[in-house]
Parts: sequence; structure tokens; C-alpha cells
Amino acid sequence: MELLESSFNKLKHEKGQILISHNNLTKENDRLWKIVSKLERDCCPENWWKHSSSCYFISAVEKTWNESRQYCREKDGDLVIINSKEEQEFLNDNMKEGMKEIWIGLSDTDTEGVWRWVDGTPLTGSCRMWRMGEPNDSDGNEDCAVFCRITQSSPQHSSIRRGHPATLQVWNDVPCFRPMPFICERKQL
Ligand code: 2F8
Ligand code: CA
Repeated sequence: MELLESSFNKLKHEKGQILISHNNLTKENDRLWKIVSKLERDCCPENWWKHSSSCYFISAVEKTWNESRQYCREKDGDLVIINSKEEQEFLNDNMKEGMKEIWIGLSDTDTEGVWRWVDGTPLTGSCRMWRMGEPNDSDGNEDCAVFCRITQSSPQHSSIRRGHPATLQVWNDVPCFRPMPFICERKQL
């Protein structure tokens, strides 16, 4: 009887210890999840750039517009949506030397002449940055938009560097099936 009682007390004590450990581990688990979720909010994946509240990826390979979009979506992003001239300048500055044209998340595939971003929002007045004469749907076959990188030899280059009002009118419509590099954007949580 005494032996049973002593075993019971021992087990009761062990149960208490286990409950305390369990509580401590639960607290530690919560603390670590908070760190993980902060890191997910603040960090971008490897080879992506953080800017403002987004992560950006500029591809080295070339794909059609649809394939590019699929690639970005597989990485929890989409082709880039450009909301400001400042974002446009950031992208231009981060494109690699030698890159001329690069896909952005803008197309008029659904309705000719109605340009929409990949999230379905229509292209609005203040942020339309078409090159002069574009979009022209050349040969009736241009439904996807590219960003034409401004280089030192571009006519816009000197005025940008002198800090003139933005002359970043650099979008063009081209055939969606052309292989091009592309820019993905992933909004941070
Ligand atoms: O490659 C298609 C592209 O060809 C020309 O630009 C190099 C056209 N520009 C003009 O006609 C001024 C683009 O509109 C056309 O998309
Ligand atoms: Ca065009």
C-alpha cells in the first residue's frame, strides 16, 4: 500500500512537471511563430529585391507573357503592377545592362484597347506611361505590355538625371508570345 502511494505521488509530481514543460514549450512555440511571421513580413526571398512594401524579381531568362506570369504566380507573386513613377524609376534602375524590353503585368487580351493590370484593375490616367505613339496594336497583334529600359543613350536619360519632371514614358505593346525577361512583384504580408 505504502509503495503504491509513493508511486502515485511520484507520478503526480512527474505529471505536474510535464504540464509545466508543456506550458513553457507552448509559450516558446508562440514566440517563435511571431518571429517567423515578422520575418515573412519583412524579408524577401533570395534573389528578390525589397522596395517599399513589395518584393521584386527581375528574371535573367526570357519567357512569353503567359509563361512569365505563371512563373511569378508559382512564387506567390504576379507580374509587376506599376502604381507610381517612383516605382517605375526603381525598376528602371534595377534592370540589368543590356536589357531592353521586359514584361510587366499589363495586357488588353480580354478586350482590345481596354488595358488591365493582372489584378483586374483598369489602367488609370495618372499612371499611364506609354511611349509616344503607343499602344498602337501593330499588325493587330499586340496585347501585352513591356517596359523599355532607359539607357544612357535613350532620349529621356539626360532629363531624368537633371531631375526634370518624370519622362518615364516607356511602355510599349508587343505580341504576347515573344520571349522576354520579366518582372515579378510579391506584396509583403
Ligand atoms: O516590335 C514591335 C514594335 O515595333 C516598333 O518599335 C520598335 C513599333 N514602333 C512604332 O511603330 C513607332 C512598336 O509599336 C511595336 O510594338
Ligand atoms: Ca506597339
